[in-house]
Formats: sequence, C-alpha cells, structure tokens
Amino acid sequence: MTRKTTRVVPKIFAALLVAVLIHWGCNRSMPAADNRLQLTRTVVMSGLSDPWDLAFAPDGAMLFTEKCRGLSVRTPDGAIRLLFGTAGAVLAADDFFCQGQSGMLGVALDPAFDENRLVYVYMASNIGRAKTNRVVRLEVERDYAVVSGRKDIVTDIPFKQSLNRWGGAGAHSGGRIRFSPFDGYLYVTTGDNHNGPLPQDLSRLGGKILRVDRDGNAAPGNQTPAGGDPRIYTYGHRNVQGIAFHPVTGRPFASEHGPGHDDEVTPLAAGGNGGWDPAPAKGVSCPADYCGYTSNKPDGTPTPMTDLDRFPDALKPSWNNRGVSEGMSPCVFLTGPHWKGWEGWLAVGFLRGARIELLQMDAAGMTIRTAVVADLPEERMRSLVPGPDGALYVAIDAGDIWRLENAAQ
Ligand SMILES: [Ca+2]
Repeated sequence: MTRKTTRVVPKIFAALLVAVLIHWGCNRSMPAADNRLQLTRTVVMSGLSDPWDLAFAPDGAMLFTEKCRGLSVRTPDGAIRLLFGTAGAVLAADDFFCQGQSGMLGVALDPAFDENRLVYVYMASNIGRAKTNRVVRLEVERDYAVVSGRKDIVTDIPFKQSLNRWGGAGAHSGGRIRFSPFDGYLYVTTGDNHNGPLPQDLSRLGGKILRVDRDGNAAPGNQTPAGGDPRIYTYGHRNVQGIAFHPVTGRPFASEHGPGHDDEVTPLAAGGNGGWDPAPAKGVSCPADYCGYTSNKPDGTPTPMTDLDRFPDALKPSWNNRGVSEGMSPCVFLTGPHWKGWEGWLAVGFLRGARIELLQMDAAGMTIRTAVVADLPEERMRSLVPGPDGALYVAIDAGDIWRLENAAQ
C-alpha cells in the first residue's frame, strides 16, 4: 500500500503541474475574456451613398463625404446640404468624378476653421489630360449656404488610369487627410495605383504620405531623401487608408491594406521608407510590371509589405494583423478619460474584416495587446472619427453613420 502511494502521489503532482502550466500558458497566449470593449451604438444617419469620411466643426456641424456624390454637411439644426461635388451642390465641380476606389474621399477641417472656414477634401479630378487625385481647399460660409475660394493645393497625386491584370481604373488611391494637432500640418495618404516602381519613386506622389501646409507647400522637417519631392514625408507604402496621431507623443501612425497578407499599422518617422516595393527584381517578370500580388524576388516568396532585405532601415510595423489581409481601413486613437482603461488605445477599422479592433502599444509604438469592439453589426468600417462629444463616429459602406459611446461611463 505504501509503495503504491509513493508511485501515485508523484503522478498526481505531475498532472497538477501540467494543468497549471497549460492554464498559465493559455492565459498568456489567448485574449482574456474581458478583452472586448462594450459600446452603446446609435445610428445617426442612414441611406447615404458610400460615405467615406467625416469631420466635425466647432459649432457641432458634421461634414461628410460620399464617394460618388461629394461633400455634404449636417448643420447643427439637422438640415443636410450638398456643399461641393455633383450637380446641385452649393458649389458644383465639373471635373469631379468617381471610378473604382476613387472619388470624394477624405475630408479635414483647418485647425483654425472657426476663424478661416477652410475645408479640405481629397478627390478624383479629370482636369487636364490625365486623371489625378488632388487635395482641394474650399471656404465655407458660417451658415453653410455659400462655398467659394476653391484652391487645388496638391494637384499631382497619381491616379490609376486604366484596367490592367490587377484591377480596374481608380484602384489604390489612398485618400485619408488629417491635420496633426501637434504640428499643425496636413498629412495626405496616397496609394500605389498597381504601379510597380511608384512607391519607391521619390519624384512622384503615389504610395506615399505627404506632409504639407494649408497651401499645399512642403512642410518643414519632412527629411525627404535628397532629390525627392519635398512634400513626401514617408514613402514605400501600398495603399494607406488611415492616419492618426499618438495622443502623448504626437507620432503619426498609418494603417495600410496588405496584398492578401499583412495589413499593417506603422509608426512613422520623417523621411522613412515603409518598405513596400512591388517592382520586379532583375530577372523577375510580373504582369503589368506589378509584383504586388505575386513575388518581386527570384526565390518566389510573396512581395513583403516591409522588405527588410531590400531596405534594412525600413519603418517597422507596430502590428501586422496576424499575417492576413482583411482590408484594414481607418485608424484613430481613443482620447479622453471617459474611455477609462481604453484611453490611448488605437482603434482600427476593417472593410472585409468587418470589425473594429483595438491596439494597445508600448512606449516605442509596438502593439502589445489587442481587443475588439464587442457586438457590432458586421459591416465594412470606412471612417472612424472622434466627435466633439467624445463619442466615436463610424461611417460604414452600407450607408450609415454610427455613434459609439463607452457603455461603462
Ligand atoms: Ca511597410
């Protein structure tokens, strides 16, 4: 009996130890059960046509873009007015058009909007021989009844002119525009147009993040590599859909579509290379000279979103969506004490992935923990913008604008 007990006790102890280790391991590798942010959702508007972006004025007005229609406002009294774009707008734009992923995309208000009434949009234009994406500045009267003073401040952002093996015209245009509350300059995200050499070509503005002043001139401190267009802040990007500024450090972060692998969130630095280079290496051939969905290397490995072999000093991503691509779209930091334990997390929207994910970062900007916004309808999340009331506003492709409020308040 004694001998039997001495054999059993170590076995029980070993089994308990294994159970404890498995439990500890699971807790370390799997999201905790509370890793979900519960928010209260209200539908603010519905029936819109491909809403793409939002901006709030100090008076409470909400400006919003619809890709094929233009820029509109919902005034504080609830009236809705088409301000700029298609026929019937307060200011019509004959050159405005939509095609593929392009049209009336980002919108931003000047940091001094209350005084100067300047609004900026990113739109497709057919002025001139080749179609372009451009940043257009407008002046909107205080009653939103008059729009004037159109000035196209960045006129030479490349546009994919025609269909090729990889997709239709108007693909990969980028299109988010945001003023940094830290340096006051306008950041403009662009796309690679399914064009192999474009992201690493420092003479052209596709596959870049630009940083300009309110007249479209290069901002000081861009540190563009010698000989490059001085408006370029970072280069080597694929199709940047979101840009946000860390609430403490002011550092800009970009969110970017991957090509079937590796959607990326990347902390940026002036003059940095995002490491995307879909041009074929010597001896490699790709349809339409674009290797974005295949391999740019002789060894046949997929073209990486951040190619540290070609560019050892490339900007390192903070997060790569677990090696998959789900149409990562906008991003914004949650700011303000009402977000409680979630204050300072980055909210990231997904199109095909149809969710809002939350990233917690360390001091270096690397993601250390993720969570999701719980119980949202599975919709394509196109725009995430904080409102003046502290809530998070969301535009979805299906035509709604939602207001999300922290239920734990
Ligand atoms: Ca990259």
